[in-house]
Amino acid sequence: MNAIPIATKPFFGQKPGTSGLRKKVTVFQQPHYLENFVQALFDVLHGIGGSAAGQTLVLGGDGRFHNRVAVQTILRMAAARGYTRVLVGRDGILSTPAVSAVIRRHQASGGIVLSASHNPGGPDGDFGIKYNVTNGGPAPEKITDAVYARTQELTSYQTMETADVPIGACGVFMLGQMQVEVIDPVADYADLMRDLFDFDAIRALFAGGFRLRFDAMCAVGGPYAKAIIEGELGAPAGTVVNADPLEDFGGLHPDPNPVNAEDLIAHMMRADAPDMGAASDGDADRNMIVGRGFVVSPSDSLAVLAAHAQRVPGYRDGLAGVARSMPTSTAVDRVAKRLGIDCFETPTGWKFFGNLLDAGRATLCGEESYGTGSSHVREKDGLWAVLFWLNLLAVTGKTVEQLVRELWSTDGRCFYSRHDYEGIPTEQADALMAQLRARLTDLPGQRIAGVQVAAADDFAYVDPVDGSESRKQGVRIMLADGSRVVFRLSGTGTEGATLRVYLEQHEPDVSRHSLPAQTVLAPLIALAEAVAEIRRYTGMDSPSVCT
Ligand code: VG1
Ligand code: CO
Repeated sequence: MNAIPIATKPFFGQKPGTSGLRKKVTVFQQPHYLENFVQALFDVLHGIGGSAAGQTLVLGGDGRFHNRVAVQTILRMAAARGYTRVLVGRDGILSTPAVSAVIRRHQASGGIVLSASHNPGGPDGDFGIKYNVTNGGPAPEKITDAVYARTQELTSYQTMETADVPIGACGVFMLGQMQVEVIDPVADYADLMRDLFDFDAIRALFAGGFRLRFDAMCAVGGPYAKAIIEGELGAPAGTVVNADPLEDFGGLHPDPNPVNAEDLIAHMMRADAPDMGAASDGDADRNMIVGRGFVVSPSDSLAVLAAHAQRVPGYRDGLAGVARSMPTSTAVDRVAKRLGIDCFETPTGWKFFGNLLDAGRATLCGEESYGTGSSHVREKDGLWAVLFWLNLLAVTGKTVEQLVRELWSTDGRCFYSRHDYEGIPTEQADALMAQLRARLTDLPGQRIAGVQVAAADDFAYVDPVDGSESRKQGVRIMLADGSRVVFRLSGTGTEGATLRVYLEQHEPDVSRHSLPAQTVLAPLIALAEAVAEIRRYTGMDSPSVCT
């Protein structure tokens, strides 16, 4: 069996965003579209026309529509490229954190994740592809930029003419010279979780009647949560709901926030609510934690985990440091200060944490977008965060709400909210950002909508490990007391542009900690409108999603 060249032409816009290349399924279904991107990726990794002999690739996805077709296409191209071995999840299934774990455990050279994460799926939904490098983490910008450049000049790609590999059961198959090993998607990941957490303590918690509701949102987190939480930790059957991954996520929007996981929130607000609620996203790297009648903000969740990390076996020796994305609240900064450890502020997207984790300078990382993770893999990890919380509840005997309120009374509460304006015409969104950037120098010192602006900038990051620079990562308007409003455009959407407005205000006074966030943040919301003219540019009176 020999590699055969297929003539092709470049497609417009195969540029990876915050987390891989995401487009409508119909775009990916065009002949050669996926193939071109994979060829460009392989050309960057192995040199134009170079061989991948001796290397192992990990392959899997979140099971969304087009996942199965894409797996077979990539297997053929990997064989044509000379890969020695591919580890593929059974049925083409691997969560994003599981891909990261499998790459690391099997010393693979990298992995391909087929997912558009929290974006809706199905024939009319989104599809995506992302490459993770040998540390298990998302490819850095120098790779994704080079892949994009290569997509713009392709004239052909290499594949093979073979039958589909049967991936419905574990086993080893040959595709030409390449070995395809179909693996249990959960096993390696579950081993890792067992090493990190006190499973006996969590088992005892459930045996004592503790009730959890884990909503997998019909996405890939289901099989992992069922195997570990119900299977190993003894939670009653039915603890994990929406547990079967469906190609269209059952029509759900698998983004675990109070708006899209409204059913979970409704259960957690009832008088007979379980002790804890949790949800994960399409590819199971995000998580939302909910207490009884009490929603935990992702920024607070990160801070709580950091504050109590030493109570958990995997972090018993303490944290080297913590890291958060720039828009994430400063709650974890305050914890780091108390613990006497470094806190790093990075641009949005998990790829920026990789170097800090590899260099042993950060142990826990998090983003305001319901993403938390640690040095155990190089991705954010939804189920890991849930197990971390369960472990803390088991060993402290406290409730979710108690742990968060304790954080607030120690460090003050960081009131926080994100307002998203989705589906804006791209030119309008670009114009809004451009006018904000043009005003950066004259904003400081001005009083706008009754609020005094202290400083303003466009966030730029110099990686402390390799010195690489990332500019224009979000406009920040800062007040003297540390409150801030941040504006940036999403890099994961597939329709028009999404403006994200992040609002944060610190409140030391415990008597004000139960006020509604939107009320406390009202002056900042008014400032955002006055500075950015959101209504005028977006044509929208209010955000489409507010978390
Ligand atoms: C969003 C989030 C970001 C996250 C990214 C990928 O990016 O804001 O924090 O890392 O999604 O998450 P953006 O550019 O749309 O703001 V996932 O779980 O969708 O891969
Ligand atoms: Co995700």
